[in-house]
Amino acid sequence: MALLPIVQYPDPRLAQKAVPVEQFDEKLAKLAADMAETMYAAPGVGLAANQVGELIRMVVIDISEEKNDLKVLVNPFIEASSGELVECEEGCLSLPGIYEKVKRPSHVKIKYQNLQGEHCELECDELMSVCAQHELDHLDGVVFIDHLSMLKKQRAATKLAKLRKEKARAAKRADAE
Ligand code: K1U
Ligand code: ZN
Repeated sequence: MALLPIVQYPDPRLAQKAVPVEQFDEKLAKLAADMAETMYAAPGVGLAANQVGELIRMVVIDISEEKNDLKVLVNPFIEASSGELVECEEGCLSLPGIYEKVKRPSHVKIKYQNLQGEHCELECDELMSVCAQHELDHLDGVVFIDHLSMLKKQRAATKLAKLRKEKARAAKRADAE
């Protein structure tokens, strides 16, 4: 297995629509395993293939505390969603340090294929619902700050640039010591 570099906002690959998976082979299984390792190491609870530069419709999710409930969703789509909306704070490994509240349907039913190409479904609520919707958005080239007002989105982008500058300065200082 291998740790993969995570694509950082505003890389154009995060704004592109990913293409459906057609080949359920060893290469796909290896990418899923590498994505899972990358997600656990980050640490995160989800990761979409375009966040590691692969523009295909696959996401990995594990919201369990023990990190032993990995879900690999290939060609996922939302079959049904609740009318009820909830507002939850979200983060993203492609925008580290940015956390914002986003309103989404509280429950979703997702249909997808597993790594063998078998058709499956998943009823999601709470964190699983938020995370699954966030990851499926990635596959359509949408990041969570796209759900904010233009003003809030600009503020988030400015904060991200500031955090990156601070991180680069700290790394430079550490190098000099
Ligand atoms: O898509 C991503 O970048 C992963 C993202 C998923 C997500 C988290 C929370 C709400 C919506 C979507 C993350 O995992 S960000 C990191 C994070 O929130 C987290 C990290 C460790 C433990 C628990 C949460
Ligand atoms: Zn994300």
